[in-house]
Amino acid sequence: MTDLTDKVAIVTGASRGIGRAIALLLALQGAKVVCVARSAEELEDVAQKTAGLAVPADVADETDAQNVIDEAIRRFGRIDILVCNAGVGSFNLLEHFTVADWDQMFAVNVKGTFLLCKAALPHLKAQHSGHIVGIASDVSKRTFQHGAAYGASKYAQDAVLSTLRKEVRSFGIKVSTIYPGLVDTYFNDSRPGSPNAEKTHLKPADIAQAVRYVLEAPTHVVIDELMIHPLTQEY
Ligand code: NJP
Repeated sequence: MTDLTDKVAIVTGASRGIGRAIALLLALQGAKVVCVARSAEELEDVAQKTAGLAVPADVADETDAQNVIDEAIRRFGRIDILVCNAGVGSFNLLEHFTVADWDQMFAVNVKGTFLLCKAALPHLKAQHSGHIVGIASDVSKRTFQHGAAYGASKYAQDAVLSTLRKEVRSFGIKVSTIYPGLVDTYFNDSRPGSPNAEKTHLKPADIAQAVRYVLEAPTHVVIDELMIHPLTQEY
């Protein structure tokens, strides 16, 4: 396993699920982890387990997003890894979607990714290094019933990340996007038709291993896109 000692990693959505698993694995590899989410108590628990820093924040809020980056710099002096994982999803037929649900998904999944990347970039560019890892979705590339709003937000997040990859390559900054299939987290509790999630879905730790894999690529290599889904999932 790559030694991440002295690397500083920001993980959004670290209070539970996939983000929590990523934070724990990066800490195990030696990284100094900045844990970000809104739920202060859960966040404090992860920060303790990773011996990292908890920064409660709403990633969709410009001031909060800037504060995350400022706190990371104030405490550790640099940023090596930014994992844009925070995300929300709710699922329904298009005609039953509320405008509030639509706005919330775009605010967190798209604007949140944009705000964190934007605030981090001046530091990454000054360092001439850094790795941004976005947790997108298999539905960033395909559509499914009940998923108009979530899917549209994940397509948009994917476009943000793949555009950014082209814009920052010459600065020595890598951007990798991971596209998970179904993962057994709280996220799927509101989703119809996943009663055996424990047996049929990926585990959060599987996605953390995918993050580890893209981070471990040699310096001259960037893994642009990595799809990971359970064997049981049909396409
Ligand atoms: O979801 P969940 P996952 N500001 O609900 C945080 C993608 N994905 O781990 O703020 C800051 O357990 C929330 O924290 P809190 C998915 O799109 C998943 O499964 O305290 N943080 C919590 O830590 C998402 O991008 C599946 O409520 C905010 C975390 O986000 C990522 O995986 C499939 C926030 C969500 O934890 C992690 O999802 C797929 C905000 N405004 C893609 N709003 C899957 N699970 O099947 C939420 O293809 N958070």
